[in-house]
Amino acid sequence: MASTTLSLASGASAISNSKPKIRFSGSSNVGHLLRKERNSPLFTTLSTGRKTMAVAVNVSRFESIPMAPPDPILGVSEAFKADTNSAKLNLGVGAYRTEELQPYVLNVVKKAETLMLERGENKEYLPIEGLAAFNKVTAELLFGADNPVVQQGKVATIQGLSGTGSLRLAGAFIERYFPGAKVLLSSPSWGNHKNIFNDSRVPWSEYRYYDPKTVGLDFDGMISDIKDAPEGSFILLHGCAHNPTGIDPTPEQWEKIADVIQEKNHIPFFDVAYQGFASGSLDADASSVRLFTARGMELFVAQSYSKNLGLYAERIGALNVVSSSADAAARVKSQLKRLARPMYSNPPIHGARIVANVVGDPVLFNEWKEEMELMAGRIKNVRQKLFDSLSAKDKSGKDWSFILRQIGMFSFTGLNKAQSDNMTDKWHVYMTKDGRISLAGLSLAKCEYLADAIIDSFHNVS
Ligand code: PLA
Repeated sequence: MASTTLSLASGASAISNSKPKIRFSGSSNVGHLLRKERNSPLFTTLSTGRKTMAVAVNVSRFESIPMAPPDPILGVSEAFKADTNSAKLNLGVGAYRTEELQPYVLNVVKKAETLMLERGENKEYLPIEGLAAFNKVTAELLFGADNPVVQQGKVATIQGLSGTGSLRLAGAFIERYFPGAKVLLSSPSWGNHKNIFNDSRVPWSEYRYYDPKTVGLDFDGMISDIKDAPEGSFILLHGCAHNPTGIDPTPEQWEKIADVIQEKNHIPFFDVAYQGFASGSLDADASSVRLFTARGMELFVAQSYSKNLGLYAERIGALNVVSSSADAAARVKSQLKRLARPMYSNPPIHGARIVANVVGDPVLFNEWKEEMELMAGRIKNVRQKLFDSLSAKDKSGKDWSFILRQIGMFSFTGLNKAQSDNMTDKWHVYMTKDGRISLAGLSLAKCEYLADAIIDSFHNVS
């Protein structure tokens, strides 16, 4: 269809008898186009006295586009906002709240921003790969500054649009350079993983992970599915604080996972969205990635600062690709830049500077670790209190101790969709329909109320 448009000026209707003002734009050969398009549903015949003209009616060319469903996670926040009940509780998205259930900007972030203002830094474009100081401290935070892969330049690090954008960039890279290769996702996984690889046109399938019977890891199922995957598959692993289950492999299990991945010549692909949030320690939470790296494996890691630095809306994270040589790393990086350029050109600077200032400064770095321990500690406290409240109130004898074995921001309650609906419809507790609740959005004061809601939903809804 040519770009010519024909529209009625404000208020004029195609069926009105008043004299419409008709505005043409685009090509001058409008008469020709009108003849061609007269049969289109967008056009109708309009009689204005002596002349008869075809004009656009109020039928959109987007008529055939269906309404998309709300996002299963971010859509929960939209529904929460619309609820006017004062008891409402948003346990949907994994976003940290204070005990007063308010969003939290870390003190170290405020200090870094003050520094940035004082320095009067400019807003020039960043290079395609992002802020050099950011990429350096980010790779060091993940692998450890003295890690040989860092020292020997074997890591290609490129600043990404947080965890999601970094995963998406990796998806584009896999699609281009490993055509046909499959990504294996844990069952279940963060819901957006499927969207990311679908949109990247990368085929994916799932490996067993969660066992509802034990409310734990189906380790044998996981190993067997990774073994059965076509050689050279990408195995997506949550570096720590698995979302949504809160169940991580033990160090011994990680070793066995690495064994089978190596045997099958698969490529590990870590999603590290919660470094520091699982245990409160940045190093402990990076141990899975470091274990694989120490074996000399080539791997991908998508990193996010949304949670551990509370930089949700700054969209700051990175994609790291570890190669077996510095030369390969340089080539990989050049191709990542080539993919990034037409997608978003170059990444935003504000969050990158915050991270570079905090992680790159020994004083602020230590303050950050303290604040992160506080955040992780508050989540552990509400986890304990929720378990205590459930155990005290539920007289059925059900064992709720699985909640204490889960780590990170979330608890996977085992509530099914109907029970989760009851949580929202009756109790105004907003959560994802897979039974996940974000403990980062819960306060000690609300634990008893939440326990009542869970017990009612669990026992009275099937
Ligand atoms: N990877 C995992 C495993 C995640 O849980 C999330 C965020 C991301 C990546 C991406 O986060 P980022 O792009 O902000 O860095 N998951 C959240 C939010 C916290 C979301 O769904 O976007 C969640 O509630 O699951």
